[in-house]
Amino acid sequence: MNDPAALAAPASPVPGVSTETFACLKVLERKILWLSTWMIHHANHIRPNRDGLKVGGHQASSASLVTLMTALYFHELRANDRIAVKPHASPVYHAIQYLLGRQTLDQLENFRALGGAQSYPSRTKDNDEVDFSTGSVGLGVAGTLFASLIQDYLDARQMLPADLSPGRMVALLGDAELDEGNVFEAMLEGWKHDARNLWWIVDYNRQSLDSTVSDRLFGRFDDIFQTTGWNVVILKYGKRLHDAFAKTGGDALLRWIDDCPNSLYSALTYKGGPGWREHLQTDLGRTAGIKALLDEHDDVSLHTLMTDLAGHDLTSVLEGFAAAQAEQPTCFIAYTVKGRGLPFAGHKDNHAGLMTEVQMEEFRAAFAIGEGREWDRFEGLDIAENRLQAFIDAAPFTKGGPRHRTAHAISVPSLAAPQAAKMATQEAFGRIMNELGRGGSDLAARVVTASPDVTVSTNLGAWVNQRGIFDRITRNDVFAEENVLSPLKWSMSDAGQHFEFGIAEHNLFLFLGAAGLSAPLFGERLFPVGTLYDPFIMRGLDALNYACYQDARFMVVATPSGLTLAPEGGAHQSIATPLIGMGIDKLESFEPAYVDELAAIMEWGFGHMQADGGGSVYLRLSTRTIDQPERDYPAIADDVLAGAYWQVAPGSGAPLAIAYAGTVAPEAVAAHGQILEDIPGAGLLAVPSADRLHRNWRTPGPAPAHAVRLLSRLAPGASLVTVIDGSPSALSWLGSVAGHRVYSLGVDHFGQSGAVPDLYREYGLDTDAIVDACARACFAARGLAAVA
Ligand SMILES: Cc1ncc(C[n+]2csc(CCOP(=O)(O)OP(=O)(O)O)c2C)c(N)n1
Ligand SMILES: [Mg+2]
Repeated sequence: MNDPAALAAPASPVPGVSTETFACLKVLERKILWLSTWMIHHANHIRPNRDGLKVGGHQASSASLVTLMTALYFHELRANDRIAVKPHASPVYHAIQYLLGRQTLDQLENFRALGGAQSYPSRTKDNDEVDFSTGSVGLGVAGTLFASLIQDYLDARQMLPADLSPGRMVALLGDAELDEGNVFEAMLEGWKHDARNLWWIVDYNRQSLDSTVSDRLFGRFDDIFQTTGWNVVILKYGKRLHDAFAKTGGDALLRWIDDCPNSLYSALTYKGGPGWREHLQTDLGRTAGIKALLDEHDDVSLHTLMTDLAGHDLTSVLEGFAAAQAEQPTCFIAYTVKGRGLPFAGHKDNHAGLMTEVQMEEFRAAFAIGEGREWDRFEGLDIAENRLQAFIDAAPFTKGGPRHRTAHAISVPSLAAPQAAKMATQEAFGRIMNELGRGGSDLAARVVTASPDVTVSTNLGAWVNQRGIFDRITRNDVFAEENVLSPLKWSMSDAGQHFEFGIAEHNLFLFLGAAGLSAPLFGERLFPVGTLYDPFIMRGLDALNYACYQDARFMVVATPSGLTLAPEGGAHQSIATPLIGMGIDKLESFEPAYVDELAAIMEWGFGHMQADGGGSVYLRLSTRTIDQPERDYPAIADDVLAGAYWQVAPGSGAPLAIAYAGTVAPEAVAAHGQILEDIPGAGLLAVPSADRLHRNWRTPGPAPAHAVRLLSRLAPGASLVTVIDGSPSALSWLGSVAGHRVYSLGVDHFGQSGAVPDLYREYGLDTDAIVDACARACFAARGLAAVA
């Protein structure tokens, strides 16, 4: 017998979706459009504005995603899914979390204000458990791909917590984000690694910031995604339009709208019914059926019909989502209207457009929102409060543990420095990793390495031999099978601990970002270590910055660096990277000269990568083999981590010291030896971390800064000669610590091919140049003294 209640309600148009669900989603869609639009309006027009600057926010970009995000968060998403939201749809995200009871009114009222909801979703600054920060377009999108690889990696090891089965990594992206090349670089890597559990939903409103986007792009997207193994689901026209296409003249209407250039479609969307009518009459007036279609629609309903795109048609959206499979990455291209439902819908200049107060009053009336009740969750809705609340409470998205997870600490074994009279820091890094790989520590089991095609040339080969290369699909080492001798084992399996990537440094940093979030995203800690050549940090810089912005935890080992990549020439020599290391927040950068320093820094680094308030670590290393000191390392251990130590302590009140960082140690030591006769008591300061030394100096504290403690041993008018194989400004600030005059040596101009001694002479870093600078310092000091 039929259930009478079921008979009373209109059936849901979507198979598998209940009538109740559909009805509640329709109501929520409306509410979310209101709340997100109001949030921006409130920030710009209601909240007191103290500086006269526009607060901003993106009403049009938000409106474009309302239907898709409603369907996702209140129906499709599960607690184990992780989502990167299009940056400028932040108000939609926060409105949804507010409705779900996971965001406060105070935060919404302070959208874009200090301490309020962030303009772009932020893992660290927002309080409603953002999964992936977004803002720099394209990065969050690609970040989800690497997160899916990490999820597979953990799953292969049965490391996912019991309450966290593999979920989907979902990105909601603007169509113009697909102009960012990093998205396509990531797709190639995803294809090579058989990425799965991945959904990208393109908000295809055919508008970017400046204008409408090229018509020719669409065909290409489809191809590119399919070529790289994606299932492409095109959500183009809504049910209303499909019905119209089925009638007489429908074929012509479909052709017309299919062929309609993006710019014209957008302009007509803005103009509304009369605009559509005029163009359809002109172009299709003589086609059978079109006159009837135009006659049976007034301007409002004609506009509704012509803008009935699937991205705003709940039925099409729900059906599209239901058809996707987890094993294949799926890209939904959802046609939408930028600013849908708002007065500037479709206008090419609407990106930063804000509704006026008058427009907002009309909008409020249309949404039946009473004055003073703008933030009320149930105001203006045609549904009983308890019914909607029950639906919200049942949202599967919220049925799980915390989204931001914690993971227990892992003990770090002591990492011994390799013993050798001469060694380069890069080689030492390889040996330390090899030893770690040979051992059975918990840390070693959780280290995951990656390199963009420079695994071997950055000395990670021995580690890879120990631990293997990761791939979900086992791939044998063909060279080994064919008995072709090679020192490297190159087989792949899901037990491997190294990710071998193609030459795309951006991908390396996106990967380190995702792997470095494995603890908060998936509840299990990994220790990602990535290697690349130091100059190519620049190639992935925004992704490195983004990884730190998200508070991902990783170790990046950049080697070789500076002029020491000598015969490779200027394109392979880095200059500015020490400044990058100093300038990026949540990244501790080190440039050790000696291998005992390196081992201690790495040991400390693995602790810092899991510490509350910790961060990531950047090691700037070199292939240059240098003499290693025999010394009592524990005596300097703390100073090394604090950023600097006296390699040769100055005499009390000494008039000069040489301060150096990294691989120029031999020149600094030799120069120091040469000047001692003329400048007795001169000091030699080693600076393994200008970054930490500088930050500590700038951070007020009860005790004098480490740099102050060190440099106050020199005479008040003393000189400092600083040397680094990189930008001299990384060390020249040392003069301000205690008012010393600085003579800074470093690399100011792009490099060229050559041997290290020749290049050091050419660029003024050799022993003679340092001695010369010391002499100049002394003359100047004497001159000043004479004048005084
Ligand atoms: C790397 C980067 N460059 C530039 C911007 C500035 N910007 C913000 S949104 C946007 C255009 C976005 O268009 P689309 O992705 O299609 O989103 P829509 O607003 O149309 O939904 C630009 C250029 C940015 N956020 N990030
Ligand atoms: Mg767009």
